[in-house]
Amino acid sequence: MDWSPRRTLPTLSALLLSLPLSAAAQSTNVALNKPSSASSVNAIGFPDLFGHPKAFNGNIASDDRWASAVNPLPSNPEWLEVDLQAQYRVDRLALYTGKDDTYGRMVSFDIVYRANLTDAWQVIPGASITGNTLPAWTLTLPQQVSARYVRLLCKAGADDNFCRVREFQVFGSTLTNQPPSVFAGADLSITLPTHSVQLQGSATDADGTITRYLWTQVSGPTTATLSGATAATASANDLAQGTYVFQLAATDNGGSTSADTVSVTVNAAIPSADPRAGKLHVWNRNGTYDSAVFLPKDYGTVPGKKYPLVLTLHGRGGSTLTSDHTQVGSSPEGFIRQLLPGKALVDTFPGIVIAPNGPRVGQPLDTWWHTANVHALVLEAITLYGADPDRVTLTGLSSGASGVNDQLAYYRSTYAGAMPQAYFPPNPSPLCVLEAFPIWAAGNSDDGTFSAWNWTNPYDGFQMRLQQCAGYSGELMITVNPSGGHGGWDTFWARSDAQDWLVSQVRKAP
Ligand SMILES: [Ca+2]
Ligand SMILES: [Ca+2]
Repeated sequence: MDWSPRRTLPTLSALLLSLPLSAAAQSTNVALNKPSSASSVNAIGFPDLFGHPKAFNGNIASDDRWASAVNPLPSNPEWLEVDLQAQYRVDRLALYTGKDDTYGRMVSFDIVYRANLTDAWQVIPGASITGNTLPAWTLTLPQQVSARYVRLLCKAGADDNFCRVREFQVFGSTLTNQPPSVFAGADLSITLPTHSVQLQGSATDADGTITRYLWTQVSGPTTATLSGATAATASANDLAQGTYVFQLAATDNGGSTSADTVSVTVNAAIPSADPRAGKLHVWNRNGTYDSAVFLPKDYGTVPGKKYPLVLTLHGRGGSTLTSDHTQVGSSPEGFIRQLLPGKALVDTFPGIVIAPNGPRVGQPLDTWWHTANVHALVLEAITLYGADPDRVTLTGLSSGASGVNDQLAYYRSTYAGAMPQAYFPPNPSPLCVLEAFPIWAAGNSDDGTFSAWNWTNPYDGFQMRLQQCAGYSGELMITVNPSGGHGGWDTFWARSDAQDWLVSQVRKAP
């Protein structure tokens, strides 16, 4: 509390002059001539003589005052209020009560304030007074308050106990309006055909209220249609593929505007998978190696994607298609058997599998695999099915493995790796040309057709022949079981490491 020890007007002036110059310079009587109200107005000369505007007109002379119509009670005070019309940082009060300096001053009063109409009244610290003896009461606030509405609660007067206020001065300075805080929401992403998105923004104002929202488009491939653009939440419609940026601007009751942006990414529609994806189908080549074909599950969904390709050749007497070549056989021979409907590998195998159907034994053109025709099939398949030309591997069983060997002998540069099963290695003389070529051969040692030592040198401790070639770089793997005769290929192809190997080889530069 800041009680002045003296009670005359010059004393008040002296007090004002003693304030720091900066505070005195910034602070003015912001209640002067502002709209006022009161609990009652004395009927004598009503309303002009003792009306409440008299307390805020700048005149502190005797008889220029507000007077209540009734006597207050401490529990039912009379009141006098001013609306400062805006929030101010109030630092000082001056209250001239009484009919004049000697008669009818207020003895007991509170001064309360609030920043907004909806706020609760609060007593200004230091402004809850009893036993007042000063006709000119002043208070420098120990802590400044932000107030728009200031009210005097008159609880008891002196002499005849009416409330009289010649002048009520509220000193304050303009508050610096704080701009709103705006959040346009987290960045968004949608995928066509969805072409609308909710823009969920928000804004707050620490010292006021938001009076206006406005969504606008900053950038984007097309002009979007914005609906509800003057609310915190809007929707952007008619979006096309690309990235849009939208801005939310919010304005507060002090006229200050802030903005934030949000980015909306509109992705291209995901293509639907090829109807043949994840299934077997027949590739009809007019009788020249009509083939069973497997396409991976995501085939067609990724534009431009290139897939590994596995060529699998069945043995002599085997087949992959029905006899009329209109359907894939119920148990096609070769690696493609791992991809029959219902097998788990159908969902995960990442490569294309081509399983040509050779002529049946004893039928016209019955022969072992025709090297040039098989190679032509592979080149055509690469183009037709979008295979990666650097990831084509070969596998086959028995005479199919012979066909694999023939491809290695004549068209090795087309391929990334080979997995012959149950058959000889290529003749020893060209064998060393395969020293750096990835090969995984498999079979059973008691197989009358294929035996382990055909890939090894029985006269040199069964060292792998390829390892004896100058420049061998370790690409050859051989898996030989001790028994099982001429068979075992399905078991081997069911191994996940064998399946992975077939789609993991990458063609080397020649
Ligand atoms: Ca006055
Ligand atoms: Ca503000």
